[in-house]
Amino acid sequence: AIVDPGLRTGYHFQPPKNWINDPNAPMYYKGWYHFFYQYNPKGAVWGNIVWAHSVSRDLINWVALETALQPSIPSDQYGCWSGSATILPDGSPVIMYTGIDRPNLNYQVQNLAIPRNASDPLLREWVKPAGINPIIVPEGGINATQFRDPTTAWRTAGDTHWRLLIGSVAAGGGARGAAYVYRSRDFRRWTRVRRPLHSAATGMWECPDFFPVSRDGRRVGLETSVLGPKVKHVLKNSLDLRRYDYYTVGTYDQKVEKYVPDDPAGDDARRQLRYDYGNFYASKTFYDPAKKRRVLWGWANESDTTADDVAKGWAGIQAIPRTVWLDPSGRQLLQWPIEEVEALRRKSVTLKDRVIKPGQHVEVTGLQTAQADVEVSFEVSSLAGAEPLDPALAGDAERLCGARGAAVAGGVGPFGLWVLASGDQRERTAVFFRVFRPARGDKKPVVLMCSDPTKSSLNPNLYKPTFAGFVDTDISNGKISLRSLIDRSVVESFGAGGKTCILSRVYPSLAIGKNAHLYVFNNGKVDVKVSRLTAWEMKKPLMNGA
Ligand code: DQQ
Repeated sequence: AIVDPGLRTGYHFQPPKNWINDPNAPMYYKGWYHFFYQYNPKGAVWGNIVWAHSVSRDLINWVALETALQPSIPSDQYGCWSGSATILPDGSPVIMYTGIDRPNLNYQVQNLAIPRNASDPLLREWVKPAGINPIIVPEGGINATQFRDPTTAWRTAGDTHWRLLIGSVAAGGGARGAAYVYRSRDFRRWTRVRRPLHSAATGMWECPDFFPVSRDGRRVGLETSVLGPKVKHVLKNSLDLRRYDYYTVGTYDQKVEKYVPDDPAGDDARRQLRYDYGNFYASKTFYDPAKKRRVLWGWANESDTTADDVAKGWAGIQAIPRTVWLDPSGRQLLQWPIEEVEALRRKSVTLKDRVIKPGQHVEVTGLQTAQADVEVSFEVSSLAGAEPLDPALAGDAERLCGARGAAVAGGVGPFGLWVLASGDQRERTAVFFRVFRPARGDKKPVVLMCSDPTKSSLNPNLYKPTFAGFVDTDISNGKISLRSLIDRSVVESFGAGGKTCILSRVYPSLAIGKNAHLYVFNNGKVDVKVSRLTAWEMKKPLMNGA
């Protein structure tokens, strides 16, 4: 494999080398953001898992610290797997994480760790208090090999119990993913509520996340323990079988220890809402008291070959942290890159009121775009020519986009960006929209957002799945926006102000460094106006010393 160092990302989180996966225990403490992650200190493939630790003032510039957790006690001697932090009422943090305590069996228990010195804002040293671990073990029919990833705990006003969730499968059958509630008065002795908070026929749930969101449609985030009439709850699960993170919005009834999704079909694979319709897994949010927001971290794996990863010496990045809040409709979340990323913007180029005719493309010139941030507002001149929606594909964005990719001419669209494109456009990753006529009995046109990497590289042996999601937006005024964070081997896109997000990993062979180009294209039958497009070069922040 030929692996070009120009494919290493510049402003996405990663350590200098080796394998990384899940984000763990993100938190804000005494002026610092803390970020831990699953890490293999010995190589660029999964294994030997420890918790690496980095700190930041702004979630963008990162300094690497010593390993926070590594196998050191019987109940984590074969691995320190994922977990979360809770800030206790006295302000000090506690980490709960999964330990593997038997060789090869992946037998899972939950452990607790605390800072050796809570007055150190960097929380450099973590200790596992003697004699208390493991603190939760699988019991009462729980499958010990599918029992992991404790959430941040919550304790609602006036209640004496802490609660947290552990990802698992429902007792009695492997097919139902389940999140079990554990309760404790002292954070030491935990008892399981017999029936799960929620379960669904999806396969095992890894890395559950459960948090309140404000119903008033404002961006403000809520601390995990908030409950009451002004909030909805979000339950996110990472589907072990399908490798994506889906969520539902619903109601949490603490008295009966149940969560009920608002949309009864929300757990159904055909209806699932995802944080990201691309490569984004094992995500986790935290409440940031400094900016009163809820911030989402997610892991993006490589989609080159394992041999390439070994040759590169690294594998895995974290998506740019995203602020998440409830859409005013209450039906879904909105996500937007944290504002701090804008501090990396340098030289920019703007296009205004530029009409792109059917079949045309326009290059955005005057800056390097291998490492860039692009914001664009489109306006289509008419929706009359929108294609009909093939009823056989109507509910399946991914298949729809697979069948009608960027190169298939449409009616209204496909229109959007070619990013990480070679000068001759033989290589290009298309991020675009496509509008379909309203389905029978419906008023709203159907908007599809896709990330099509099928032409992203001349190199063979890459995994190049087309990613797609529907956009729940009203496009009757012809307007829709797109933002793409481009970073050498990642394209992270936000449609319609963060309604639909797609992260995709691509590995160009030509469109590297200054040979990467950016275009706006229109492959439909109606004019598309770029009302405004601004592209910024992005500076490289401090990135763990690399
Ligand atoms: N990764 C961890 C597990 C988790 C999985 C192990 C999700 O705790 O379930 O590295 O990617």
